[in-house]
Amino acid sequence: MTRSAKLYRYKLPMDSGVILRSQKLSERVGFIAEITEGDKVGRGEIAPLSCFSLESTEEAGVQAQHQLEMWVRGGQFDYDKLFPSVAFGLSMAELELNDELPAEGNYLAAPLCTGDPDSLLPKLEAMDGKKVAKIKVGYHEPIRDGMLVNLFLEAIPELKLRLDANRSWDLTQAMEFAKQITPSLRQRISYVEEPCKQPGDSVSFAIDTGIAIAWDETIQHEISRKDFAIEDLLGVKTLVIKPTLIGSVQACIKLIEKAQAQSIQTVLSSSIESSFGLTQLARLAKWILPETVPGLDTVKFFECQLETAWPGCELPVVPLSEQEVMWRS
Ligand code: OSB
Ligand code: MG
Repeated sequence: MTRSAKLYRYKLPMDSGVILRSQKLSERVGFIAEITEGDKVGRGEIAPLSCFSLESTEEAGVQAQHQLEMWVRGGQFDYDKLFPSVAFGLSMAELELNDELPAEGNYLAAPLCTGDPDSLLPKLEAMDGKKVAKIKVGYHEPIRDGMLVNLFLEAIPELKLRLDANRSWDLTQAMEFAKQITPSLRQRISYVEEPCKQPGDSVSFAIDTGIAIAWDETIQHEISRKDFAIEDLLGVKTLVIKPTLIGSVQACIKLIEKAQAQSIQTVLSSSIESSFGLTQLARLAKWILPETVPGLDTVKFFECQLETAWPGCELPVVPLSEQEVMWRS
């Protein structure tokens, strides 16, 4: 069957307040790869995240184009040799082409609270089913963060919280935070992602406080090592998996299976993909982790959506056809 392909380069304006590792992200640039075989089409998003991905957007674009040229000539993608973002996007496109990505998605992402927590209360009260929210901590004094978290847990008895400190604290600060949380409420903190600068301190924090922790940055760091072993990630309850930073869908599934074999939970999370990539992640989450609330509440960081709307999101949707076609076969 004849093959053809297209590589779109999208540019989307971001909400003015989006800050990543103290850098402002005013625009998101990424690619959508589209592969066609006979009458079947598959698409996937390739969007390295600056300050997080090791590859640059330009590097990913060049590699994606080479891979698509090779694929059109009848070749196969070799995901293990590609940048994580490219492997992820191309593997998504291939899954879609082969009708292997189920249509149904899990769009009940855990609401992410980065700013004023007052706005979170009505949202949480409106949620039915699992009440899970994620709060970024570490921007303010650890004591203030701790008091706030304690207040939330007291106010909403069925609430479970995921916290993310993005390695902001040293062990002393992390302990100051924990001291504010009533011991009987601590089990309703599902986990704190990366409390400490040093992973070893995060493990000490978990042992000393009884508050569970999760790895995010630590997996992204460890997985790039050739001798990576899941055993290096022990001491945590949960792994946060950001496919754009991990690699192909198959690599993500393998990591999830390895984690589960060690009784470690996994949560699928976004790397601020456009609504196009984000809805595919919601479909992937429903398919491979049906019981877990994914961490995908990030479409609100954009000023507009791309091609596919996130259910319930009222931001305008720009069609892919209005984005630049960087290359086509
Ligand atoms: O700190 O986990 C992070 C998104 C992009 C880059 C870093 C992070 C995130 C998220 C995604 O927080 C949302 C989530 O995990 O709930
Ligand atoms: Mg995180």
